[in-house]
Amino acid sequence: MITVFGFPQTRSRRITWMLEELGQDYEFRLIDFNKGESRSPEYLAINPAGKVPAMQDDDLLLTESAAIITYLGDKFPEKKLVPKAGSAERGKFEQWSYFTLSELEQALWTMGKHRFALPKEQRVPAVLETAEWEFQRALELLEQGLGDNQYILGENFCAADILLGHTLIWGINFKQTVEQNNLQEYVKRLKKREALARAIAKEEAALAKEQ
Ligand SMILES: N[C@@H](CCC(=O)N[C@@H](CS)C(=O)NCC(=O)O)C(=O)O
Repeated sequence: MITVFGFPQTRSRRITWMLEELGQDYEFRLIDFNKGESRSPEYLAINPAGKVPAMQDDDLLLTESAAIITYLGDKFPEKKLVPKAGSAERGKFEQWSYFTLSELEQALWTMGKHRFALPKEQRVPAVLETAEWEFQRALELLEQGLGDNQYILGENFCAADILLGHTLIWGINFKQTVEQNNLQEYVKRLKKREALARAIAKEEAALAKEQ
């Protein structure tokens, strides 16, 4: 059975969402940030970075959310959430996955680090304005890339939509404006996915059980 190490409202949502889309059974192992469990020796043995997500599948232990969802998509190819290696679609899938991490998420994470995540003495409030500008620039590129498509690769939902959707919802929660009409509709479409609702419910149930 696949085990996901995570915490609600973090990047582990990308993995639970993916597994729900795949219809796979999995265990959600709560790493309770409120109790400092991400820094426990037990968890550091799983992910030395002390971050979530991590995923265990038999002997394979993986970290990095994008790598995990790509692995899962390749493992269950019949679900067609990650295009076949070597195909043109796979090239586009990788392009938008890397774009999400290095352009869209990077700007948000800079905001997060300099607002609350870094130790106070390491925070540089002056970078916030630049990070917000970078996020808006990435949205403009995404607006062009999505165009009139329903999903980032066209008419069919894929795992890159999970990465993008999760990151856009994160941006909105960070009070960033998403004024592009096609992106607003895209987010609404993604938020309606039942697999996402099931992932949230599973994570929240794990947290409620702990308290
Ligand atoms: N690049 C990693 C980032 C993982 C990451 O930074 N996770 C955050 C939660 S969203 C975390 O665990 N932060 C705890 C910490 O930095 O101590 C991925 O995409 O999996």
